[in-house]
Order: sequence, then C-alpha cells, then structure tokens
Amino acid sequence: MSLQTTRVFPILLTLVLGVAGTPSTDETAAREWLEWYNTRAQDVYYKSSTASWAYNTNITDETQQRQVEVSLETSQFIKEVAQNATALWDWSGMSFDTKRKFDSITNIGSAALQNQTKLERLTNVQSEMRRIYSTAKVCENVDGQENCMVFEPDLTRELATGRDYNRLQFIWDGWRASVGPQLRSLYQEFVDLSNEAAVANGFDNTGASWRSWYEVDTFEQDLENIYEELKPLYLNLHAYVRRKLSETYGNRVSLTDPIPAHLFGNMWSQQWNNIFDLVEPYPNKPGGIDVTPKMVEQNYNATHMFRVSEEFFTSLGLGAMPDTFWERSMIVRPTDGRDVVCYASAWDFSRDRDFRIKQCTDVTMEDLLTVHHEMGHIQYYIQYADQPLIYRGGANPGFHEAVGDVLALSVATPKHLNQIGLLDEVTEDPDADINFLMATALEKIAFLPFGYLIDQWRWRVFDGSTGPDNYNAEWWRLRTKYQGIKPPSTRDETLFDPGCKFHIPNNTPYIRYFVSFVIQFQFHEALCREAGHTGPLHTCDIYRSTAAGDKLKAMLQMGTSKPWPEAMEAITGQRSMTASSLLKYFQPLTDWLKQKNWENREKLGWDAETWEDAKDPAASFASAVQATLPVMLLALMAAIFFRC
Ligand code: X8Z
Ligand code: ZN
Repeated sequence: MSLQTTRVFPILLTLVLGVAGTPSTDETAAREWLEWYNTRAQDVYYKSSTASWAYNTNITDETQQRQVEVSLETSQFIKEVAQNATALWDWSGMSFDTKRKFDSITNIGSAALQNQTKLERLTNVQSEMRRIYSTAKVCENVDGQENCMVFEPDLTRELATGRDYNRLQFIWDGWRASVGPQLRSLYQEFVDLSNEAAVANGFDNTGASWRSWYEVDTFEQDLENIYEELKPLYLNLHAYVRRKLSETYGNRVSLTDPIPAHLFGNMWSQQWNNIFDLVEPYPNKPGGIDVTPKMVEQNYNATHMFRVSEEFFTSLGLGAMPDTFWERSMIVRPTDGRDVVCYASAWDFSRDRDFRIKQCTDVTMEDLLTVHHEMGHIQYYIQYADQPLIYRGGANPGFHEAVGDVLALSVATPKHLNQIGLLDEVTEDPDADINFLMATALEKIAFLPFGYLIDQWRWRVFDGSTGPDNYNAEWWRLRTKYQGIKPPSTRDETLFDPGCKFHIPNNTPYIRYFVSFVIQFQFHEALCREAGHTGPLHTCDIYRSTAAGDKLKAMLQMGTSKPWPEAMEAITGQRSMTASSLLKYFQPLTDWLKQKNWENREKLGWDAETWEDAKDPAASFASAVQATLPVMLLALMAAIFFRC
C-alpha cells in the first residue's frame, strides 16, 4: 500500500507556512489543500469502487479478499486525511462552504476505528454478511432431484404470483432458514464494532451517526409526526386488504388479527402491488394496470427497459447515459453460473463519468419501475458530477432515493403507458381511477410502516436498548405494531429475521426510504405545477416538460453543498418535509376506503391499542353528535366480542 502522496502535500504546506503544530487559519491555503484532497480522493475512491464492483459482479474468495484489502486502504486514506485536516487547519472562522467541507472530511465513519485489528475484523464481517445473503438459496427435493432456488428471480416470482398458502409459507420460511441463522452472531459482532467506530468519531452510537446526516435536531420527532398523519390511511388500506385476503384464504386470515406475513406477494410484506388482482376494487373496470403481459408480448428486454427510462429523463432535458454506462453496467443476471450480488444498485465511480447499474432485471412492470428508481440515482450522479467530491451526494439520503420514483409516478399513469405503447386505451372513469390509486397505494402506502420501522429496530439495537437476546422478538413486535402482520410460523432467537432483508447485512440505513416516500410526492406536486398540470394530482405526467426538468435539475446540481431544506426549497418552495402532497394525491382513494370500511363495519387495526371503528364518512360535524351513541355502543359490543 502506498499512501505517500497522501502525506506529501500537507507536509510541504506545513513547511511553507512555517506553522507546524499550529493549525492555520489561512483560508486561501486551506482551499488549495481541499483541491488537492479532491483530486487524490477521486483516485482512491475509484480504486475502491472498482474492487467492490469486481466482487459484487463475481463473488469469489479472491474478489472478496481483494475488496477487503482495498477497503482497508481506503479507510487508512480517510483516516490520514482527517488527521491532517485537523492538524493543519483551524476552519472555525472560515466561510460556510469551507467549514462544511472540512466538517465532512473529518466525519469519517468506520475508518475512525483506531485499532487496526478491529477495523480489519469489521471489514471482514461486513463482507462475509454480504456474501451469505447474496449466495443463499432455498432448496427442495423434486422427484428425487434437488432443486435450488435463488432469490432473484426464483423466490421473488413465486411469492409474486403464488396463491397457495402452504407453498408461499414454504418459500417464506425457507428464505429465513437459509439466511438468518448464519448471520446472527456476525451481526452481533458487527454492532459492537460499528458502535466503537461511531464513538471514536464522536457519536453516541452508529444510529446517532446515521441520523446526523439529516442535519435537523428534531428529525425523529418530525418523522413521528408525519407517520401519525399517515397512519389513518394505512389502517384503512390494511383493513380493506385484510377482508379481501380473507375472501381468498378463508379463516386463515381473521378480520381482526394481524395478517399472515407471507400473503402479500413480497418477501417482507413491504409492498403489496403483486396482490392487486386479489384486492382490485372494480375488477370489471380498467385502471390497475400491470403492463407486464404487454412488455412480454412486445419482446421487452433489460436494455429496452433502461432505454425507455433514459428517454423519459432526456425528455425533461436531463442527461443521457454516457456510452460507458451501457458498456460496463450489469443489467441481467450473468448466465455463466457465477454468484453475483443481484440486489439492484447504482454506482458512482467518482471519476471519468463512470456510472453503472447492477440489476438482475426481470421483464416485469415492477422491475420497469425499479429501473427508473436506479436511473434516478444515476441522474443525480450526472447532475452533481461537477461539484467537488465532498458535495457529491443527495441533499439528504432520502432525496437520492426519491428522484427515480418521482419520474416513475408519471410513468405509471395510464396516460403515459398509453403514450409509450404499453396500454391500448385510457378510460376516463372514476372507478378506473380508484383501481389505479389502489394499485399505487399497494406500492406506496403499504410501504410506509415498513420504511419507518426498520431503523426503529436498528437504532435501538445500536443504542443497546435491544440486546441480542431480543433481536427477533423485538423485530416481530415492531412488525406487528406498525404493519399489522404476523409470522406464519413460530419464530425464536435462533433465527434472525431482520438479517433476511438485504439492507441489514448490507448495512444500508433504511429511514431514507420512508423520507423518500413522503418527499417524492412533494417533488411530484411541485414538478406538476411547473409542467402546467391541471386536474387531480394522480393524473399528472411530467413527460417532456423541460420546465419541470429545469426545476429538478437545479435541485440535483446542488448535491450536498447546502443543508437539505435549501434543496427542498429550490424544488418545492417549502423548507420542510410534509405529508400533505401524499395525502392530496390519495384523497379520492382515502374517501373510497373510508366508505367501504364503514359499509363493512370494519375494525381498523389489530389489537386493543390500535383498534378503532371505521368512521361514517358521510357524518357531518353536526350529525356526529347524534352518531356518537350508536357508534360507541357498536364499538363496545365489538370490543367485548373480539377480545374474547
Ligand atoms: O432498496 C431499494 C432500491 C435500491 S436503493 C431498489 N428500495 C427499497 C427496498 O426495496 O427495500 C427502493 C424502495 C425501498
Ligand atoms: Zn435506491
């Protein structure tokens, strides 16, 4: 490992300045040093990304070992740079921009771990967890032959399309048996080491360090307030879906209990779009469009899906993908049998406009939307590529997750699908609108409690309030509390169900997705306004609006150079996160769900804590007084009945 150049500049500079031992307040010289850092860091990160890409697209002992080596070199670089910055410069009196850069350079993550043996162990543990998750398979005996299924596409397809209760449970249990127990002790070790690094970096624990990226003291409370605002809509969706599932699965789905977790068409019950056929409000009307059959009929393949997405971006006046993107990306699972990390991700190699996507794309509408999600990350990379490296990031992590989803909100409208030849006709019909909004809610509203709870679990693991003896129990307590689901089989502490979700072994913070699912509707509303859209928000398609594109571009180009409220203001005119755009988008469905649930005298929620009777949406404030008595009696009787 040669890190000579890392040290050369600071040492020379120190001599020139003649102030060795005393940090300098000379801002001009400090900014030159930052320039040097920028060039050097790009090379270091390029090397690190290259080794990581090699591992992710070909998991072998050698690529794993190489990736760990380079990762350690990178940590060493980060540590030395932070030490040099602190020794050389006193930036407390410098400009906002210079301070922001130095603060960022000296906030160094796991590289802060002083003990080299521990840093090596941490790096190895992380690498090993990723390998276990990405190479896991579920095997079964079929006519005397062993048949092993990989996660993508085998298990995802079975869960998306299967409707046999026991078969779905086999897949659900199988995945958790194959991944969780192998990860349990590694994760425990990881938590300790990661916390040690966070403390060395000046934080209470890893969770606190992650939350600091949002730069708002009231972050947790703000999220809680938003969650509470959105909860009634989720409870109404949940109650409606529960009734529909009970029509399919009979008394295995009770109308008052949490719903068995394996029935949602998704391994983690996080998004429910794959069971749209079971819950469609108006089956004889169009609206809840799944264009997968059309895509297959038209011989779509991965490249075509990515080109469709690119064309949407360029229609807004945003950047096309560089040639190297098409040459170097991995957009289908390799057929030569090598193990790869299939989980979709978008890469910024930090130099030479080298951006890539790695995705085992399946020809489905769900994957078409994921393609837009990933291309949103790449577009952000393209737009902030001229910023110094230190500012190349999302205004906050939720912004980065929201970009592609904002476009996908337009792409999924019937009008747009029709325009790109994936839908034969568009019907103007309020029932079709409800079908459409239901399909969207299964993706966006169903996700909210899931997006919220993952890091509730992890923050408590990191702060020590959830210990290893309670990992799984606490996971399921939160899953039931927030999502209203229950496991189909007995769980215990030999299992480790959190580890069966990619972002836990991969150590990707998750609250970003909750943030994204809220702010993407704010962005959508603002861009629709810019595009001159009139009519309900859910019918807006910003395709070909360069005015919307310019607004988006201005925000993307800022990267992390300003605190995120400024980026939010640049695109929406507001400085805070709010649930109001999301609620506005779904208002027609909210009204419809409330009416349906009232007609069915549905219990909203799933235990004494959250139970609440469906409200009569027609009851005005004046009639509410008269309605109170019968409703209370009904509630009392129901509560007595259901608690028995
Ligand atoms: O992980 C992802 C993206 C990659 S950043 C495909 N998402 C979350 C998930 O699937 O768990 C997007 C939505 C939430
Ligand atoms: Zn993403």
